[in-house]
Amino acid sequence: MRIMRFLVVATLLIVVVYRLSTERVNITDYVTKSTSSTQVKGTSGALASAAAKKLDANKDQVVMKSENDKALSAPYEKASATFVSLARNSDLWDLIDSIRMVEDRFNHRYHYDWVFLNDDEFTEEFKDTISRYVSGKATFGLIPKEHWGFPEWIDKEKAALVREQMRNDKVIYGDSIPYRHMCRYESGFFWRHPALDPYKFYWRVEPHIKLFCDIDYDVFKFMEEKKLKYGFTISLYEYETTIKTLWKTTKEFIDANPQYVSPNSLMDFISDDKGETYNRCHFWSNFEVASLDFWRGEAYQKYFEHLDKAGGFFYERWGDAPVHSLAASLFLDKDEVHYFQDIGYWHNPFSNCPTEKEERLRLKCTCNPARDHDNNFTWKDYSCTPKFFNAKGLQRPKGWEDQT
Ligand SMILES: Nc1nc2c(ncn2[C@@H]2O[C@H](COP(=O)(O)OP(=O)(O)O)[C@@H](O)[C@H]2O)c(=O)[nH]1
Ligand SMILES: [Mg+2]
Repeated sequence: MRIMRFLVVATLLIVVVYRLSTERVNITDYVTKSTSSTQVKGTSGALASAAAKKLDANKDQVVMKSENDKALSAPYEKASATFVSLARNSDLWDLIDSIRMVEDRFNHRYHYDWVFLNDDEFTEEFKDTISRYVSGKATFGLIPKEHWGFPEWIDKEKAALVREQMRNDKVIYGDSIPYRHMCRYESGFFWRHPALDPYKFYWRVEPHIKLFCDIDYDVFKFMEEKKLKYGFTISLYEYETTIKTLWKTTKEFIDANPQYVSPNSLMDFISDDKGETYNRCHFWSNFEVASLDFWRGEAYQKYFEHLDKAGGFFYERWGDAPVHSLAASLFLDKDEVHYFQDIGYWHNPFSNCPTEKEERLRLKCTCNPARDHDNNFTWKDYSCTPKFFNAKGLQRPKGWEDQT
């Protein structure tokens, strides 16, 4: 009887060990396995920074899961990076949708941290709920009043008249004050929040987005190792009425400060006439994987200050997307800007779905360019990504012609 029991247990053990050792593991240069996860809850403002600084983001140990992982037995050094989401308390469940996608498709293997920012105090319910869904450390930051509001040089009456005009003209978000504060904040301030001080890279995640495909490598390490400063998935044309004087104001800046313009810039992405006019192409900034140090640098800080003084965030409706895009296209080397064609992404109403079928299947994508509701925006008329390929001299992927 004892021998029988021993045989059954031994057989079970052999089966389990065999299953573990043959588990399919994708070992790439950038892959890690599960790591420890600690939550930092309920911090805000200065507290958030103190908490964030205590975090040692780079020293997590790899937990071995199978024989194959022995190749990775050295401690895995994560990049210095975090997700960042600007959100209202009312965005909670739309943000949970996004977090779940990001965790399932990418972050459950890396446990990168996540910073949440708000111009209002996050509620306990928001913080407690969110903390249960992120696998890295969660930090909640309060935006200081001086970063979210009208600067003193803005004529509020003039700004109100513009909003009224835009309401009549039915310009999207044209009559909104908070939307303007948000665009100005994302342009000039989020990267100054102390909760982001410990990090070099960030990935911006908005509520209610989708990720269609597995991401089977460490995107942040990829940025670091390829010396990239800005990554996007979707690019398109901005509404003319929201940025009437943005290019004129930008030209004033680069004419006065030509030293900041890269000799190998992406000027051909943003202008069809060598800088005479702006063609309105911009990277859609609701998705961004980028370098915080780029925004922290002298060129961008001075550029933002110049734009901010000109007042277009309030007298027009300059978005952070064209502002970031103009800066990246002018001040960076074109080799520092990357299109993540392999990141299947949706933000209402556009998608980026990998063009090649083989890749979609390899990454277990749920998007299909042939299907109307998630068709691939990338090669459509209103997308600027074809221009990006031309500006960088990149070869287009197989089958792009069928997705125009
Ligand atoms: N805290 C805060 N976040 C905001 C506010 N307005 C927008 N956001 C956030 O800013 C980002 C962009 O706003 P969203 O409504 O998605 O604009 P859209 O993507 O341009 O349609 C999202 O992450 C929102 O959660 C606001 O008034 N307060
Ligand atoms: Mg959005």
